[in-house]
Amino acid sequence: MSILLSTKANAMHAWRDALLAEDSSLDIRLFPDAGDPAAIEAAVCWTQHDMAELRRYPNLKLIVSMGAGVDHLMRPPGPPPGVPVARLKDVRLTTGMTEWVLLNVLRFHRQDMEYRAQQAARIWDELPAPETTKRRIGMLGLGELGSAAARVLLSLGFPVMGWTRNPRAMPSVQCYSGTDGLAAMLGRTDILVCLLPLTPETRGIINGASLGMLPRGAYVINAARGGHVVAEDLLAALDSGHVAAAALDVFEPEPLPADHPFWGHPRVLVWPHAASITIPSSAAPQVVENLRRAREGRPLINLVDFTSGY
Ligand code: NDP
Ligand code: OXD
Repeated sequence: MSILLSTKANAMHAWRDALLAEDSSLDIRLFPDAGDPAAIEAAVCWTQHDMAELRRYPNLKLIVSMGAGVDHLMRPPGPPPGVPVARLKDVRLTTGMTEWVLLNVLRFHRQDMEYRAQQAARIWDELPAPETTKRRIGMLGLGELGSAAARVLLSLGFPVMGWTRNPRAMPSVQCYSGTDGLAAMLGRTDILVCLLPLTPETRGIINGASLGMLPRGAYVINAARGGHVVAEDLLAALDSGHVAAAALDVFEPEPLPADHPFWGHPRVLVWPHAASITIPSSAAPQVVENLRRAREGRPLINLVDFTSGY
């Protein structure tokens, strides 16, 4: 089976080496040097790869997308019809995200921004001690990433709530779904964490109306996709003090334009879409497992559901 590998230039060789470490017999072709298009049976690629280009390979049996988010696959023209697409569910990607969520929850909870401001002014002053059991975390999405972060936050004593598309139960987490459920959760949320997939239903979900439902002084953390946030509405909520601060890893467009107000906003922490980065050696085993399954005609794992859009 010949495999087309296409990712960012700086990750290409690490991915090839990681896949070969799992199966040295793989014939990996680095895009754009695909060779005979008829020989390509699987494509392992990421967001920069043009889905229209994949229509060149008449014998394609599998596409593996090298990340968790699949919104780029939902845009026209989409993957070639009839070719199954798998995403990654990877422990290192998940722990990376948990670390990033924890970092920002704790920064806000432990008044780090206030203490840094005091440091800049050489002020030695103790602020009131924050109460963990009273800082309510509202998770938008309790999937692979959201549920893992929720478990760690719970273990520290934070009350955790979660909002999902399908009603669900998770031990010790107050679960909500639907429009009413969202409003109910937002009204009780001190720190909002977005780990939703970007779909037509979730685009712009962090907007003036939803931010207005948060208690005054709430915090916003977005590591999902920039399209979840209506930037002008978040800026207005920050400027009015309704939202105390935001940690943002993802933007629309990316890179965040140099003149965007988020860059210089004193209450915004900007990250360059680096909350969690796929580590090829960690993710390669599941990719190779799917390549074997495709070759042997066995059921694939981690398939993207094009009906739900994630
Ligand atoms: P999953 O598909 O595992 O989970 C998605 C969660 O969102 C599920 O709980 C799902 O509900 C919920 N959801 C989906 N649609 C809706 C809706 N309309 N209303 C309410 N809840 C909804 O995704 P992951 O946890 O793996 O990843 C989440 C996102 O994180 C990715 O799509 C990607 O955009 C982003 N990401 C960002 C990274 C970064 O570095 N910044 C790295 C990796 C991912 P249900 O349980 O009912 O299905
Ligand atoms: C992903 C990402 O979706 O890195 O995996 O954003």
